[in-house]
Parts: sequence; C-alpha cells; structure tokens
Amino acid sequence: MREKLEQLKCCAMAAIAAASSVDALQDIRISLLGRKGELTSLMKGLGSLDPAERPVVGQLVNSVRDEIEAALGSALESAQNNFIATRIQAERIDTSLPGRRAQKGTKHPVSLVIEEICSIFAGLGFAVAEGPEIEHDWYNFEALNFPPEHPARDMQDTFFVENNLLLRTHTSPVQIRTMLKQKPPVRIIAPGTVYRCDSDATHSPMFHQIEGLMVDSRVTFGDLKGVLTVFTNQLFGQKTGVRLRPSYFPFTEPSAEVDIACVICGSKGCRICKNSGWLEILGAGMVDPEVYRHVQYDAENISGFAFGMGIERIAMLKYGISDMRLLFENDVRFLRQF
Ligand code: 2NM
Repeated sequence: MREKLEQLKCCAMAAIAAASSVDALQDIRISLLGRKGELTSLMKGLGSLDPAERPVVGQLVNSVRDEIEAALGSALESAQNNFIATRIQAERIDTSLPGRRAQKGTKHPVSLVIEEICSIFAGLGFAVAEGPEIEHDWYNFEALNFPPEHPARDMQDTFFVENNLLLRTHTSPVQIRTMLKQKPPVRIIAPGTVYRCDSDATHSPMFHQIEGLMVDSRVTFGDLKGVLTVFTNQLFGQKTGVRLRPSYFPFTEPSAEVDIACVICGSKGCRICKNSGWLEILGAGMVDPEVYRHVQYDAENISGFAFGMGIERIAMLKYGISDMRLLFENDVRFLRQF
C-alpha cells in the first residue's frame, strides 16, 4: 500500500509537470481525484487493511492527496496565465485601452406616453387591465353593439385570423372581459396594441390605444367631462382648452369627440390643426345599455362612461413628430431623443 502510494505520487507529479494546458490538468485531476480516480479507489481500499495500520496509511493517503492538490493548483494557475498571455499576444489585445461601455437603450416615445397616461389615471383611481391581441369576433364587435353589416367588420378594416378570430381593432374587448369578470364599481384603463388594415403617413396597421371605463351606480356625463378635463390638463398643461363635440360610436350613447386647443400653434391655426385651432385626441361617451345587456349588468341601476385614444397621435402632438412612420422605423438616432 505504501509502495503503491509512493508510486502513484511519483507518476502524478511527473504527469502534472508534463501537462501544459488547462484541459490536460483538469483531466489529470479527474483521473486521480475524481469519483472513480486512482487515489479515490486507494482510499476506498483502506477498509481492508489491518486496523492497526489504518490510521498511519490513512494519514499518508491524505498527505499524498494534499501534495497532488497543491501541485495541481499551482500548475493550473500558471497554465491559465499562459493561456491568457498567449491570447493577448495572438489577438494583439491592448489591455491599456479603456473598456467599451455597453450602449444603454432608451424608452420608446409610445411607451413613455403609455406610462405617463397610466400614471395620470392611476391618480384618478383607475386600475390597468389587459387582454389578448387575438380576439373572438364576439368580444371585439358583437358585445360592443356593432351591427353585422358595420363597415369595421369588413375585410378592408380588420385582420381576420380564421372563422371567428381576428386581431383586435381596439382595446374595448378588454373592457368587456373586465365587466364579465367583475361587478360594478369598475374603474379601469386598457392600454395595448391594436391592428387595422390601414397604412399611410398617419395610419399604421399596428398601433396603440388606451381606452378607459368607469361604471358605478350614478356616473354622469359631467363625470366624463370632469375626468377627461383633468386628464388633458395633466397631459398637455393646466391651461389647455378642452371642448366636446357630439359624435357617434356603436357602444356609447350619447357620444362625443374630445378636442384640445392646438398645442402646436396656441390655437392660432396651423397645418397640424388644419387651421381650426383644435386637435381631436379622444372619443368618448356614456356606455350604451345594449353593451350592459351583453355582460349581464343591470342597465336600470348603473351607468358609466368610456373613452378611447390613439397613443401614436398623442406622442406625435406631445413631441412634435410630423410623420407617424418615424415611430416604427426603429432608427436609434431618432428614438434616443425622447
Ligand atoms: C372609444 C370611444 C368611446 C369604449 C366603449 C367601451 C365599452 F366596452 F365600455 F363599451 N370601451 N371603450 C369607447 C367609447 C371607446 O374609443 C374611441
């Protein structure tokens, strides 16, 4: 046993001295000290020794193992240093140069506007709700009181996936899903990506919307105007004028378009506001009882308002961006400015 140990130590030291690479040294470590290694097997054989001899030989095994480990350790360190030095030579790395910092990204203007709007409505007690981008016809149109022959249901305006599945054309289905899940009071906003078959300087087939819904026992048109006035003042500045014009949506009655005084020209008249002094930024109205019928809300005892806006348009107005396509080209020289 002693002889075996002496011999193993000699062979090991010679092998370690001869090995020049990190890999070779790792192999030696495994073949000696690994689970099935030579030294490990020897240690397992200690049990068959004379009990009197066991402690002595045991100590010897330990000291051989310590010596081998120490030799392996220092050989590995110098092999690693050699490896690095060779690479620095071969690749001509100038270690005196300062490191290259990873480029930090910036938030997309659309994300910035979504975050700002969500935080304004959070201050008014609105929670954020989300839903799927691939929707059933029922949630996107039927429950929202779109008649079967409504033009939005045409192939021209909606991306259909198959049978009754489509890419949502607005985030209103999120409001439907929320009303089906919870009873009034409801106070939510639904930000997200929506899709319409449309593409030019002011329309992208993929864009973003935020819609809001408030339903409670006595919500009035006055509440709608109040909430939206607070919102536009916070988003565009305290003195921004707001006006409501009568309009039509299938899911609200009465309905209104919400304009703000043109923030580009100060209402003097410009290209952006088409010389009217006003910018249309929101659609809104009192939720139609027909919508409540689809979600089993009792239209006799509750009321509520809903509104919706396109984020890209608001980002363009807020940051003075003239072409919507800039928002989707992903040119970092443009995106870094916000
Ligand atoms: C708008 C304008 C007016 C709206 C209505 C609903 C729902 F689900 F409650 F019926 N959600 N969103 C709505 C109302 C959206 O966007 C221009």
